Amino acid sequence: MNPHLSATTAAGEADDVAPAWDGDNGQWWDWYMSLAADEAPTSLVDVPAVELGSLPTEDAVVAELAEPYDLPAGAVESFAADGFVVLPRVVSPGAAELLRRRLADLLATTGGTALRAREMLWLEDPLVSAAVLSPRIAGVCAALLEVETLRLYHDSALCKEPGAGRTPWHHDAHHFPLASHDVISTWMPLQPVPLAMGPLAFARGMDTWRLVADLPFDKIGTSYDRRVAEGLRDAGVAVHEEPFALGDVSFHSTLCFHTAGANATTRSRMVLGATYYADGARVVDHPTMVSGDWQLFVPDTAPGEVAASPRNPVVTT
Ligand SMILES: O=C(O)CCC(=O)C(=O)O
Repeated sequence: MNPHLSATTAAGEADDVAPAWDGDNGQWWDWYMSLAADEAPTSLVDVPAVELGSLPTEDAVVAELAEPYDLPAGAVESFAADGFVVLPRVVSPGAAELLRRRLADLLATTGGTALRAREMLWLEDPLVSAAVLSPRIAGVCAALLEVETLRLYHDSALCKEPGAGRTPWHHDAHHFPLASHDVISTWMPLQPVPLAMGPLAFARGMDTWRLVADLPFDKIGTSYDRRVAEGLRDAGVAVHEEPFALGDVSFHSTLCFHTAGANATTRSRMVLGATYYADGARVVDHPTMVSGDWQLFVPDTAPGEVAASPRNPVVTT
């Protein structure tokens, strides 16, 4: 029995994810993180605070985020081949620090056993909104996906506290109830992320998901996470697991398998993520419990309908 599941979501075989999620998204994260193999770390490494001197004003950060980002040569090709790309200096250290402080305030009263998470903060905070709807971030996403018009699925503020364990292996196509492969997620750490803090790590190869596509999901325990890790290792798949410098942002396809290590440092690992999809995508016919409370992100939209609610604005790219 998994303590995070209700009688309804626990019913059936371990790979039966057909029931709808019946808790909130915080409870969903508690459940999901419980599916990671490996214990939480027993000792924590001290990492220094970032010293920046003076911080930019909020207006300066909003102006920065409105500026396009010059994609390095080869980024579009790397993304298409690998399923992810990590780009340098997408935001300035000052912008990252201002956003980190803002998310710390917004998450101050948010609970969670492994990851304290909140979505849809763009609806309540102008700085988060400027980042999530920014032409800088969304412009990179549109260029990498090679699509003209993108909509927002959701943002996610993710705070992995010192001592919290791994994030299980997964690909977002399993999570987001969107009937499209033109879906991309950003992961913007708001402090440097050394290996000990658990950077997002990616299985290289846009088609790598096929190698583990037949593994049965496990909604009760850690077998899916372990089998995916073994499957990738046995197939010789390269895993990109590198530290993030302050300002680095990663972009991954919905098909890209990814994980993150434990946070074995004394500092919180604060991240602002967001997910965008090509305009015209529909909600899948049968959303599952793995999509959490997805109707919060795409309200008033039935399975099979085009996802284009007011909570899914077209983003300026
Ligand atoms: O931050 C994490 O540990 C997981 C985040 C993730 O899986 C994602 O952003 O797609």
